[in-house]
Amino acid sequence: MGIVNVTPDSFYDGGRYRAQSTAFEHALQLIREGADIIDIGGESTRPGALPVSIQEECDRVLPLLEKLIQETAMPISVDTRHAVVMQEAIRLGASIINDVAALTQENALEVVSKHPVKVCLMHMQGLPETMQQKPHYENILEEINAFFVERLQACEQAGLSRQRIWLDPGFGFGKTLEHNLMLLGNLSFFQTLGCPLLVGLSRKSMFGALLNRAPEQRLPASLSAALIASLQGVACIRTHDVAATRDALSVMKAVQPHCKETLSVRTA
Ligand code: 7PM
Repeated sequence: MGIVNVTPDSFYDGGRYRAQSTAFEHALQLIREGADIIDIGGESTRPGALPVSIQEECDRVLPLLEKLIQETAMPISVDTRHAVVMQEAIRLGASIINDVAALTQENALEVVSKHPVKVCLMHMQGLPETMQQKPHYENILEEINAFFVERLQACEQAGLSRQRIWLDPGFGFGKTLEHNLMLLGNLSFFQTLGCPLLVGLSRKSMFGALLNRAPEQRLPASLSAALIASLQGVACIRTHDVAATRDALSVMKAVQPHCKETLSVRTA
């Protein structure tokens, strides 16, 4: 899954249009690099980010979505927490809703359940504004698992069947470095729920904390983390670097048929 952000920093005349056309070109590039899905987002969920109005989010995401649907055959995912954006995105042809709030916001569950789209439910402790202040868990694996069980129940009650759901433990969303490492080393823990797993690790600040690298220098770390996730059966890797991630996963896939034992991370 290739990431395309439409979050212009500048609001001078034409800033939005430039952000749109740049984002479209970027999406085409990720498709050429071998993406299976393009994920577009218009609201920054960065810790401490300023909120964006729903109108602004729609104005950023929907024209790009429409253009990608018209001009490519790629499945498009929309990264949003808001039911209005979900509704409009689905109407325009989005096939996946990627929700960092796991359909907890008003009407989100109702909108998604009514349409035959897939949805990614991500775990987050707290809210983006404050989530990195003091993340705390007694047992992170059990607590995230319980959260998934609760959301899966809520979805099934709303008529959204499990076959349409992907799960994501939400790296960096209310997690310390230790928490992120515990999750990365134990992703197979969540495989018992029977839903495909998706992870977003690309250039995240956990690698800055671990290696003292700026975002531009986090590609090798991100690739190694993507591989660790894939070896635990994670179905989808959300990344800024599609070509490099494809190569890393291709090496793994080429080796797998030659393995006398299953090529996997040992947990015991
Ligand atoms: C600034 C900081 C901008 C962090 C954007 C981010 C995930 C996601 C994001 C994830 C799923 C990023 C994040 N992360 N959706 N959206 N899983 N499903 O690093 O981990 O891309 S936004």
